[in-house]
Amino acid sequence: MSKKQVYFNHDGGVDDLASLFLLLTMEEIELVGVSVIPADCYLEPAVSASRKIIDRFGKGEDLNVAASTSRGVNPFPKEWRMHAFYVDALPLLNESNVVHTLKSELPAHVHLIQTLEQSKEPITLLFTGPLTDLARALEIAPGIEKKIEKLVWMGGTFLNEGNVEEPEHDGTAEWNAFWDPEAVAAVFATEIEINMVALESTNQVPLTNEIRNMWASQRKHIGVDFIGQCYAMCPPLVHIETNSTYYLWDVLTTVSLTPQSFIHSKVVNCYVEKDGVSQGRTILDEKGREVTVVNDVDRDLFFQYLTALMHQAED
Ligand code: AGV
Ligand code: CA
Repeated sequence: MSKKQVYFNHDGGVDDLASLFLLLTMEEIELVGVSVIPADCYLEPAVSASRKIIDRFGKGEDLNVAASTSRGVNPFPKEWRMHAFYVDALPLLNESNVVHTLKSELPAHVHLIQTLEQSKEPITLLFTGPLTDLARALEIAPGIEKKIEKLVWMGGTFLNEGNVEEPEHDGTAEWNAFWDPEAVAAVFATEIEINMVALESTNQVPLTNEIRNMWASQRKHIGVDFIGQCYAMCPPLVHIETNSTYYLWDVLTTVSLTPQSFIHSKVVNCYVEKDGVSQGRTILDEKGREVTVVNDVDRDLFFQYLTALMHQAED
């Protein structure tokens, strides 16, 4: 069986970095490129943590990590952006004190163009942050579109309530879309096939204490320990639903790369609001572009599958 080739652009959150670990572990996937955009993270620690995760869990894979030069319209809260520093400082990633995986000389969007242009086969794009680097790549090199198998994106929602709680916004958008709404519009304007893992499904996979405790009890497995340590950086606030409740947004998106009986989707047409109080909101509209929205997941089967995957990682 030939492996699915995947290019990964992420924004350095805890679940973005957990997703990188999973991609390196999933047998059906060959990771062909990694880049980091400073949206829900600071750039240097997120690039550094990515390089160390590839060193530790990449089984000698020949990858480098490209840093983005993109800047968003609506910045993420600083407390969330700090998480990459904590992951980068984990003793588990710093045992040897040398990092072999290199940082690319190229900015992320150029790295993406080069990877696509040099590939014989079409590549699946996995984006777990804003779409800015993809929009910039398409602007400079529209020909890459035919090299893209499809885009799997964590972002957007068609629910009335999104997850942005900011002054001057009405709360209807999802954060990755809100950071750069124009980029979403630019990508929507292409013919690229899009799988959108929206809040409809990610809301079904909150990180509960029950899951944290289950992982704690299995920490003799290096992969389970790593993920448990990462998520310990997002403190559990379980008595109230707050702006800091953590869901497995990007991890669900990553797992959805391969067909799963417990993940469900439907085809809709939509557009994105580019400015004003609802900027970043994705809205259903018959005349809009087609996307496949992942809108339902069986929570228990998802966590079972994920935990089994985590067991597969070895030193
Ligand atoms: O909107 C979800 C996206 C995902 O890509 N990110 C987090 C995931 O990496 C932004 C975000 C929304 N709420 C958050 C976020 C929170 N409470 N903490 C950190 N990031
Ligand atoms: Ca993310």
